[in-house]
Amino acid sequence: MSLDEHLLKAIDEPLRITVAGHTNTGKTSLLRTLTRDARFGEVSGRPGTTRHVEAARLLVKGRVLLELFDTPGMEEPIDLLALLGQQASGTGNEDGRARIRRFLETEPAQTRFEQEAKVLRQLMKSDAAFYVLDARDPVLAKHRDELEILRLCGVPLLPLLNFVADPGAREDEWRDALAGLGLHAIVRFDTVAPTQDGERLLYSKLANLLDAHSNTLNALIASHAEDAHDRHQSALMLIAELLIEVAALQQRVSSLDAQELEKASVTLNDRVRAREQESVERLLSLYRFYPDDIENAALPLVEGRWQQDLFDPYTLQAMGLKLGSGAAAGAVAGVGIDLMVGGITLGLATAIGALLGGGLQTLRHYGSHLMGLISGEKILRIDDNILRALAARQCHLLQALESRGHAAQHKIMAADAADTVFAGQRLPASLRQAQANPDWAHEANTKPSFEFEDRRQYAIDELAQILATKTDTK
Ligand SMILES: Nc1nc2c(ncn2[C@@H]2O[C@H](COP(=O)(O)OP(=O)(O)OP(=O)(O)O)[C@@H](O)[C@H]2O)c(=O)[nH]1
Ligand SMILES: [Mg+2]
Repeated sequence: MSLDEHLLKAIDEPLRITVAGHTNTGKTSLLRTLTRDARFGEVSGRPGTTRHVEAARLLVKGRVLLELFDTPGMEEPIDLLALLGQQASGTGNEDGRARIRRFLETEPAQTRFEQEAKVLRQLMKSDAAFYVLDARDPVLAKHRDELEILRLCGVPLLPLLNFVADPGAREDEWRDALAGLGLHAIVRFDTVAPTQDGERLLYSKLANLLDAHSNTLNALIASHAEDAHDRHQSALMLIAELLIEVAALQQRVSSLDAQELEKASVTLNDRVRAREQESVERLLSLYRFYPDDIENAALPLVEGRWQQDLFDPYTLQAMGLKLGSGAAAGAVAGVGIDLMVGGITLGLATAIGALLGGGLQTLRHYGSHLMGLISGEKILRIDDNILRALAARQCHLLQALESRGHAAQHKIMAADAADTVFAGQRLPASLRQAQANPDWAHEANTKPSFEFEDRRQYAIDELAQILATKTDTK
């Protein structure tokens, strides 16, 4: 569904949703995930973390469409329901909302049941509520009482089963209990690892309950889908640009003397590490994660950096990759040598092919490259398997970011062999072209003719399309 301007115009007021539930069920975590804000509120394993109602707004094209209210967890529903029973008027024809309003005026609402009163006050002003529950909990009297109290407010409730990914989840038990209370529309939503279409399902179930607000919810669904698609495309372009630039990196050496090779490879490796890191940071910020929000190495990164060095042979081994053979593997990790003493490697043969294929303009442009060959200069470039490993790590990070809620605090495993991108295949043509085009290593430093710039961009676009098939999460 595309986001239609008419749809937006037809919406007057933001939809107000209270997020309620027993303490520690993941209410604040849900808010973090829905707002994509890992800094919203405070999340912790102790009960009673949220002490006040806190609002978050979801905007679409600059307009607030949804207001979500995080509330403190309910702690004493059994006693509160008993009190509400005692407070019931003698006539028996007072409706639920009137009973709640009356309770909110009484002294216990300021003292013993202060936390519960905050939830009820907010719920009375809302269009609907998500009732977040921990599906690992057995269904107890306290939950039934909690639901009964919330229902007195006369606002539609959508139960949300959290922690469903846990093997101890008692989903069927909860579905039966909720059905017994007349609650048939239920959503499974793991706040830490929501499924790709988790939000769409959540909002569309809510639209079924709130017919009058279906425009708002449809606009939210459409805008989420558009955002997710745009973010994914931008991420693929970032990764493709990184790979093209790294493939194009070259370092000249005048001899294959071990010391000189070592020095040149250190320079080259450092450039790749810095460029990889830059890409990691861009991806994190595109997905609105921040390096210092990620506690305990929550991604395969420590403080936003990879734990394993790209050039460590064990990193590659773990991904089922090996470094190039011969001198390159021994002397300089991660660097391919285009011109070996007495011969030309396949890498260079391809490069020369590409140069000659490029015509006069290319020859003029790469004159110095060819001169290097003639004068006996050697050109170091990044090994094909480093490019494969780099592609795998970035694609893995992208998948991890896309399947991660902003409430997640656990660690995601680093890419394994099965995830390796381009393993056992030739590198895509765009990367092989980049290896023959040292100017593609930079976007701004050089002043290429438009023709060169277009070819670089074309290669990036082409590579992004190939990466799209490798990162398809559907
Ligand atoms: N594995 C897993 N952990 C979750 C999930 N949702 C929340 N948590 C964890 O559960 C704990 C409680 O989460 P909060 O979001 O603080 O819960 P809350 O309902 O806001 O708690 P109060 O504010 O105390 O009522 C935290 O340690 C979260 O990391 C989930 O879907 N899966
Ligand atoms: Mg909370």
